Amino acid sequence: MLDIQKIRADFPILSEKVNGKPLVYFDNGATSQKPQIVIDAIATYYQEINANIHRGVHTLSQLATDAYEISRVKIQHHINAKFSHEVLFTSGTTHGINLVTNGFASILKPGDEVVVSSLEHHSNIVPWQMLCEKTGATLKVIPMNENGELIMEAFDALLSEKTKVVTVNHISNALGIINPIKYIIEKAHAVGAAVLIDGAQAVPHLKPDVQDLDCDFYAFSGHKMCGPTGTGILYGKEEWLNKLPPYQGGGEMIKEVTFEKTTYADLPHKFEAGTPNIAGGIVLGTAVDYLNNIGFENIQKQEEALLEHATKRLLEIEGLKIYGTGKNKASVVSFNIDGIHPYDIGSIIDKLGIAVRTGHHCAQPIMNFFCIPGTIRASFSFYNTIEEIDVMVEAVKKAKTMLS
Ligand code: C6P
Repeated sequence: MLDIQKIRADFPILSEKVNGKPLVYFDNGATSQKPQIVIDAIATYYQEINANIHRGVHTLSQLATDAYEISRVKIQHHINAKFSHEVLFTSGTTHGINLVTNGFASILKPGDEVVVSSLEHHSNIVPWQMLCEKTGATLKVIPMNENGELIMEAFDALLSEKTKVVTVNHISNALGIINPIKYIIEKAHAVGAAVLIDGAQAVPHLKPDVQDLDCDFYAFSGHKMCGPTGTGILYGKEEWLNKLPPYQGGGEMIKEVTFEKTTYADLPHKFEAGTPNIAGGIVLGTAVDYLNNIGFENIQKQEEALLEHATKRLLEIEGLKIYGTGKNKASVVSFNIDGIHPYDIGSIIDKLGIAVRTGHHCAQPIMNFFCIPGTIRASFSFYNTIEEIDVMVEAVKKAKTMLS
């Protein structure tokens, strides 16, 4: 088992007080906290090797370039991509998804179909809607059941030769449900569709193997996995990245520019126009190392224990309902209490030092399905403790009494 107190000591913010109370940070789904090693690595980059990359012959530029490319290879191995040029640095999941939808604008035709799921974050709905508006393609939605699970029979029925893209999240941010993506990818490929997986909520909890999954694209954010904000990765299969046009034009993504014609750089640079978040990209590698040193098996064991305890303790509260009761779940509990607005609970427990997210979690279709304005979402990380969950449960009970 992990020595949680030792791990907590890696995260300076976890010993802060908020509103005079010890911080209980249960908003890991929004962004994770950062270990000292990640915070230090940002300063070290700027203190020791700050320079623009891929441009200069001078020593600092080469050091920075090497560090950036070493990080890319580290992430390639982490997700088991076949080539490092299939790993594109982005500013986050949203950027990665938009890069792909922009590319598909020159591929889709009227009558084509894009399949999304009813469990998606707005980042994996709106760009596809915009794409469909632009191309005349039609958006189809995989429905969900009362447990928050996607209905696979309905998915099967949606697929046809018209389906050109299927996209789902690996783990739902609002409910924590883990989707059967291997099945979805296999079925989508059987009709010739490309598959994008939104891995934003998966990468803090597990190590995706993109070759085993056989997905065509896998997008995620660095800031949810102990890395800096403004960092992310889009994995794309080489053949797809070669097929898609560049997303942004500018420096670094070209081979040759004349006023008559521009030719584009090879992968991955074709999709990395302009000066990137160099420090961020390098330090994302540091975060990946940190998580691998802890070990994803250990992370999962701790998070399973947290989920089980939180579910059991919260259900002791009369009138409390948990949304997302499917079997395969990550360490997220989304709940409401009868007759009380989630925002009111969230505000009261914040005064007690507890950070949870309240609202629609950028997943309004899920809230519409359950006919609710939003939920209270407690999302746990490996550095959280059973004791912290008990503190939250007592705080929720107190808030309930105050608001009833
Ligand atoms: N969800 C949450 O509190 P960005 O903002 O680009 O890093 O990630 C967007 C995104 C995409 N897909 C999923 C499944 C997500 O959960 C998120 C971010 C945060 O749930 C902030 S809204």
